Amino acid sequence: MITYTGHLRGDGMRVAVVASRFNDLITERLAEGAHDALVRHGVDESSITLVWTPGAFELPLVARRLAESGDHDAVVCVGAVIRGATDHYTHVATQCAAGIQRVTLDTGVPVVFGVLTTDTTEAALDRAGGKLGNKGFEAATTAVEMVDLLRQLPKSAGPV
Ligand code: INI
Repeated sequence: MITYTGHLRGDGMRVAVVASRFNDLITERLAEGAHDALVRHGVDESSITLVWTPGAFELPLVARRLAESGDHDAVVCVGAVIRGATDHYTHVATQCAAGIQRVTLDTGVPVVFGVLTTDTTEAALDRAGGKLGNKGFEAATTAVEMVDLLRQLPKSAGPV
């Protein structure tokens, strides 16, 4: 049996973090968590790029631009979509998740979903450096593992 597993070795990796400003009390903490994880896993400070978007809905487009640039081995998206009085939340959260998945599959670059979707601000704060950890840190850790994993796997032969 041949087994592959990604390791948390980020030396030599170039990673972009895309953060949405909407609910910035939370997203600033997620972005900090992502940065912290990248540095802890060996990514050089000068190889980290941080880009801010207005909201989570805009994350996929910016992630695509960064993924297609060839300048980044992975893109980490962080945001906070918090349920309000209307169903706006559902549209933003659903399209953000679907868009990020599409970008990663279309480009082959790991684009990680570090977007909180919660009912309350409190639940988001719990996951942005509070009692339930930091989703930004987790997302950046996933990015490092995925880059390392993809580097080990045989290259795709592509369409015939
Ligand atoms: N954007 C968020 O990142 N989080 C939210 O909770 C949110 N809500 O609830 O409205 C939100 N809306 C803005 C959206 O992401 C776009 O920026 C906007 O619709 C313009 O395209």
